[in-house]
Amino acid sequence: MLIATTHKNTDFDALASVIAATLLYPGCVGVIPKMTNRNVDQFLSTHKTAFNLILPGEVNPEEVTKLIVVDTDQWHRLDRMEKLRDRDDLDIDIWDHHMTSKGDITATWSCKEHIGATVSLLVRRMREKGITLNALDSTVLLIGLYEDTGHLTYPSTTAEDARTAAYLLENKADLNVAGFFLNPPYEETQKEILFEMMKETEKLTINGQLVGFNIISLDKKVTNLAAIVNMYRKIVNVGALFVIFVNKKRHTVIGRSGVAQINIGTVMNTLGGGGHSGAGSATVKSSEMSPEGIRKKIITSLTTQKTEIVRISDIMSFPVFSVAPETTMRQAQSLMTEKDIRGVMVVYDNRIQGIIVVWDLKKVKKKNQWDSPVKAFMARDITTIGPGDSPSLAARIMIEKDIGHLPVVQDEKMIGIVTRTDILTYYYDLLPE
Ligand SMILES: [Mn+2]
Repeated sequence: MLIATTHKNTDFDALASVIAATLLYPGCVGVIPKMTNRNVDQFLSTHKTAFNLILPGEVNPEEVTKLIVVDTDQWHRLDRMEKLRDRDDLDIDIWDHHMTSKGDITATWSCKEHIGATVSLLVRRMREKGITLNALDSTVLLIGLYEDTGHLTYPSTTAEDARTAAYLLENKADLNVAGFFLNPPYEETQKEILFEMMKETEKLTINGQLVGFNIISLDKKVTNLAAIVNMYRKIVNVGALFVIFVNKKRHTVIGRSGVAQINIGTVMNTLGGGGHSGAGSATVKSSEMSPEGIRKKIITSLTTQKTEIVRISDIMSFPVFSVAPETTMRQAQSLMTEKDIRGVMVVYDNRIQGIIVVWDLKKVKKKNQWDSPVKAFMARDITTIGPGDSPSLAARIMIEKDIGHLPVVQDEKMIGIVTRTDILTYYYDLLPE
């Protein structure tokens, strides 16, 4: 028997990936954990019979010859698969995009990649094998893809995810159905939690990023807490938000990040949970850690997270072309043409006196002015920036002062220059990360 399964609290990417596995592997049966997210639950209640799916209780472990694990690589996240754990004759394939977790499932074969949704990896293989999808298949796969990529907007989304969406739409994925399961209306209990969170949120600046914390006691079941946390992060306008839901038996932590500098999955790993860069969760036994202990552990993890903080010194250009104040305008012009640069600094005794940019050359009206010294034409009011400052500060100064060149000054000496081009290159190279 060949089975495909996924993590508890099954989300749509996990469900879609299991269904994709049943289509990809001949004879494969999908095993859906008992605990599934609300929208997955709703979908299954009406669509279950259309797919080859069973519950963990219906599996006879002895009959299983091959296990396909999707959207996780950890045993403890699977539902009732303990009996398979110790089998050394079992063939195991893993399909996953949670690159931050250290999975303890030893695979015979695996496909683990940075991609927005696990289902994109399976669709890639289905296309290679020429497997055709009907409208229903395409729709459920698209819901999984959209949910895990925030409708292709999360920074973890790749070009391949978008191409996968295009392919599924070509194969008649129904956006009306998708919209229904992707945007379930908020329920009364969900609103109560939201209002509870809004009463007080602790905001801390960690590594230059604003991080929000909420500790909320929760004694009843509320469906899809993750969606509320996600919405609330945008309302309080923080880079990342961690909500600790406190309960007598166990605390649940849900994290959401909207910035590349904070990886939720890494933080959740330190709490025994998992996730990816934008989203994750962890469950901690109340006897093992207090809510305050969890909060401290998150802060420690965030403080030590190796964020790649890019500074001006990393993106500035050097050496900087400079001329003396007595240099003629003609010489300055030919230097700019020769080096293909848009500005030169005017320096005397290593100190910045001013700057001459291409624009200043246009001020030359009479022919003999080309023999005038640059100091007669240069801009003297120079705004500088330090090598340790951030690219975003440089961008802000350039916009506010409408200048395109910022000399980088350290100990009163000019060590480089940043231009609009440097800033743009930096931002656009960085965006796909
Ligand atoms: Mn996923």
